Amino acid sequence: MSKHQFDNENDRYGNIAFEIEDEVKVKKPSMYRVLLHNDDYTPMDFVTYIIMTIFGKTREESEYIMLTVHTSGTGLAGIYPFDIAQTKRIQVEQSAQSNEHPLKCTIEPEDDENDRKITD
Ligand code: TYC
Repeated sequence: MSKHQFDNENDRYGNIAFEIEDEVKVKKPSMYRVLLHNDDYTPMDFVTYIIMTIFGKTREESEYIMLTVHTSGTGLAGIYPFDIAQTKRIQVEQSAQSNEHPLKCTIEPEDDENDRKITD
């Protein structure tokens, strides 16, 4: 008897045969942009340091992002799955708070269809 005839039935020994799905479907996680916001008080060096240490950018990249925020109001620090984006946002704001700087960080969905700003 072929294997197929035993699929999802008991075989002649009473063992249950299963078909094994060899295709596992995985969905890409939705991604979130982490944005830094300009203010008049946070020192430039502090913002650069935050971008290097929390977002893993080089000094040159970090200075470029910091200056973009300084001149245009906001800048992209990175794009991550929700939990990582949220963790980085909290790390930025906790570090800013403990150093008494007003630096703000927000996250927003990467796809504009669902353009809800998340701050908490
Ligand atoms: N505007 C700040 C200053 O002149 C620098 C700054 C840059 C602050 C980026 C916040 O996200 C920021 N000291």
